[in-house]
Amino acid sequence: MSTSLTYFDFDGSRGLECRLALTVAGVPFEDRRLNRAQWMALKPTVPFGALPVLEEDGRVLAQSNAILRYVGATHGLHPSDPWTAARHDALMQSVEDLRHKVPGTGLSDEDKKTQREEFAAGWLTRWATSVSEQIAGPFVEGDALNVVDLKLYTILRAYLAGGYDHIPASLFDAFPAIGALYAAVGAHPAVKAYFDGR
Ligand SMILES: N[C@@H](CCC(=O)N[C@@H](CS)C(=O)NCC(=O)O)C(=O)O
Repeated sequence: MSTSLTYFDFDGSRGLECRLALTVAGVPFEDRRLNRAQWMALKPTVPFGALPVLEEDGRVLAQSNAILRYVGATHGLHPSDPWTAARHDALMQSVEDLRHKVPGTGLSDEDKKTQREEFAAGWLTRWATSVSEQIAGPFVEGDALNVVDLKLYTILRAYLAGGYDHIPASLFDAFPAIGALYAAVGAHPAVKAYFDGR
């Protein structure tokens, strides 16, 4: 079987979570990393005109959560029980909500600071509370790592690395379940090997 994952040439966001899912699943894949010119040429040809895109033996799948569910369901990294799977889907969708809701685009520095501080104290704190309540520990489903944990890890990695100005990583100190999930995913042998090899 031939598999490729196409995304931009950086280790973050929707591309990283899909690469990690394939890596943890043990699927050999071509890691296609595009520059801007390559993307502009490819964009009209991919579903929804956005990345990541998974290709498997000539068929194409877009949308990060669909890719994660597909890889997870095929390789034992997404629950087979429909209710439990739907709970994981809800958590993965909440990560997409977070990506869309964080203020930033087109704002002056001053407005960005004000709006991000409000966002951190309000929406983001509510999100972290809700996510924490759904983590059995250390992973969402207890001792079993699933694609949902990789999605949560990837967004947390961006926040904990200080990737969002005016939103301090210390915000997550109040959520030990989130810290424990982040540490457990980072310590997973396949995840660790992935980053050690980069
Ligand atoms: N809902 C989509 C969003 C995809 C998306 O917005 N991808 C961004 C990168 S993370 C992208 O392709 N941006 C470039 C563009 O839209 O031209 C998903 O979850 O995959």
